[in-house]
Amino acid sequence: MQKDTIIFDLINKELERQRNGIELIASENFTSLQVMQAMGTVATNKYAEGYPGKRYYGGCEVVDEIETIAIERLKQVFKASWANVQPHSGAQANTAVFMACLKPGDTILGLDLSMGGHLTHGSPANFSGKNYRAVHYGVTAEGLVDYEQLEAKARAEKPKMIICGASAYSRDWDYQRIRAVADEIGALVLADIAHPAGLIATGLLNDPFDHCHIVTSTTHKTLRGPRGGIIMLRHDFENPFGVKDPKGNLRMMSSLLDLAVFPGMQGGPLEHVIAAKAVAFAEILSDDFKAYGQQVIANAQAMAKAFVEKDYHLISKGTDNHLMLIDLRNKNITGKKAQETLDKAHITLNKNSVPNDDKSPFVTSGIRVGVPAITTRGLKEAHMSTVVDMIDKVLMHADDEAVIAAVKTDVKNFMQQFPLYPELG
Ligand code: DSN
Repeated sequence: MQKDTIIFDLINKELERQRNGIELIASENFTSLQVMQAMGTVATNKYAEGYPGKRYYGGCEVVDEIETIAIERLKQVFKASWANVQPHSGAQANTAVFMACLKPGDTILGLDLSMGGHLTHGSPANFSGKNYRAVHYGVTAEGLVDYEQLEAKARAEKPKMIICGASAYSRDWDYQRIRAVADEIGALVLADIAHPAGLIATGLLNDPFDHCHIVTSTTHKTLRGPRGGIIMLRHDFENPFGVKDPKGNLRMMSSLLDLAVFPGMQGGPLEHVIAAKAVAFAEILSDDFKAYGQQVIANAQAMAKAFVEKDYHLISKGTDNHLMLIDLRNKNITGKKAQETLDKAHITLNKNSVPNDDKSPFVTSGIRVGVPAITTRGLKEAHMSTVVDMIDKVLMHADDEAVIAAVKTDVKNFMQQFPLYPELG
């Protein structure tokens, strides 16, 4: 068969785009070459509905080994006692948790999407807000999670599940405090660590596992693996709300979660992605990855300082993790316009609502800026002010195409110091 030059030319074009740009989308990263290579393999050909040793088709003995290694490595990364590596995404990991723990209509309490939360934490546009009764907590005027409001809502609304975790929150979480109120009202705590997982894995942020009943994550953000989801438990337990398996039997939570992923929600697992997850988990266990996590935090703090020096208003005035949320209202530019203009200069980030935003989520007053991807490229603290200078120049000359074109050239020249996948030619 002829090579599909249309698609492979576009893939090469995407490689060039990634090489020539400054990638600041907080949820993106660059996997290692061997993580990508594991995905592009014959493991994609295999149907393996079920779990290692309990599959519905024959010929699963090799993918059983791959998936078992992925599970064992992941358990080692987070000192978990149980893990499921099959969710195709973080959203599906969260869906499975809801299915295993709750009945439709049950109340959940999560961080409001407009305050930095995630769609799957009870947004009315998402299954989590449609199938469950979602109530929300927010952040204080200083931009910190409003734990008093969370506690008051928990006591008043009696949710069966409290969700901690966010998409656009630059501070660490007090998991112990959330667990305390959850125990008071008999709720479960789900920590969705999709964003900071790599920093938790390396011990650089608070560990949610001893305080949260269930932990979900994506694998492609700070964990720097392939696109996908995972679910983990450090301590197994019985579902307190009497949710049973399809045959009406009570089971441990690990077993209910396995059933919720398959056959509850997904069909055949993506064994090629699971192979890549296994490769990534081994990388996370290395000393190099710990150094990477430390560099992510150092870069984020250096970048935050450079923005503040140019009078950018950071929500919560700084960052503990890999990202920052910036309110642009004093700069007279919307998040939408900032994103679109920076895109033209090949600086990629996303518009983002800021707490109490007066603009719609399609326009927004803010931007979210993250450093996981540029840290993987090799940028260090000293480079952060250069990046911020380029962003500032574009935003302050957002209608001047000549300035934007000049910055685009600067970006390309600057990023040539940090080769991306040189092995790919
Ligand atoms: N798109 C991801 C994020 O940026 O947080 C998750 O939905």
